Amino acid sequence: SYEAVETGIGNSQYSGEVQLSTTPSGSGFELVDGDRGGHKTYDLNQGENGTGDLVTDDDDTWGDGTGNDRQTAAVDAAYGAAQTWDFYKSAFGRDGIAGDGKAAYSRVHYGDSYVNAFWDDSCFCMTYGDGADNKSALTALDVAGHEMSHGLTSSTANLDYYGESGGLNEATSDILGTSVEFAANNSTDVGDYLIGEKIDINGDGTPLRYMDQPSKDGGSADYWDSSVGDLDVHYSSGVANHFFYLLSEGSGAKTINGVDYDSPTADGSTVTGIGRDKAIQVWYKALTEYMTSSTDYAGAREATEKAATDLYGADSDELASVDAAWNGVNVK
Ligand code: ASN
Ligand code: ZN
Ligand code: CA
Repeated sequence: SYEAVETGIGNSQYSGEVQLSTTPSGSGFELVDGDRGGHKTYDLNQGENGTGDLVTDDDDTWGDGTGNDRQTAAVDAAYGAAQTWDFYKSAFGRDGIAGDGKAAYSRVHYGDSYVNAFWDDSCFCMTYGDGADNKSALTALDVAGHEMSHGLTSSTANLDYYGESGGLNEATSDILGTSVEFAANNSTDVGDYLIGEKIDINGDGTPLRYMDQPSKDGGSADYWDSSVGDLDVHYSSGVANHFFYLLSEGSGAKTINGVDYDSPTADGSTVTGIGRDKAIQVWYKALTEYMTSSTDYAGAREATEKAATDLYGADSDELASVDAAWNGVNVK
């Protein structure tokens, strides 16, 4: 148990000044979140094994908001884990990744110039590299929400990480990471339907992925076809990311929080959005109650139809939009 939870101040790299729940220890503080299962954040010191060092601080003010400071990546990682935990609770009434109140842990400063982040079931932990220059950690809020949500998928539908189920696994992480970003309502990291827009992974300011029109990344599928399962899972995810955008916002052009989107359908049909809050309820219920490890795109359509029927009824506009959005991405 964590008797004393302190509120520290974090200067994050991607989300501005944030509050962190920390734990007093001796004369200082540990980056251990007693409000959320005791989630710990570790510094791997460029190593690739074990946990490295628990991140600690003297005055409970953490990081300087730049990649030059070692604590800053830990601030973003801890903030991302906390926001994701809180989103699972507020949106789904879920206590942590596995629903049992148990915290994962986070590791930052993995490897040298490592340009990725990942979830690992075997440690029940997520890990972040520092980016190509060792100063652009892969710890932005949507990335943290993405990685942590691989844990949620593993503990629920457990979608196999290849073929169409792998695309659905990846998309689930993008969908939840995006939902976390919107829900956090952070003034310097506002919600969008872009993935990794803060980490400049392409070096030209473009995001890693686009949910309104996934092919804008140069590799992702906008629509289902019979070979989509042959793509890398980070590209076959496009079909479900596009479905989620269409279900939330509808087809066509739209500007949200200052970002312009244009979401075409496969056949030129019109989709009426039901809003993000309802769309994520449909996806979560489908994931946790109806999808299994081998669910493919046709199965995902059925799963979301069942979920929308449970939530909103067989005659609902919401179910009609679920069908229209799948039609829009050519999942018939
Ligand atoms: N960041 C990637 C992901 O979460 C890592 C990977 O490809 N395993 O999908
Ligand atoms: Zn992923
Ligand atoms: Ca984003």
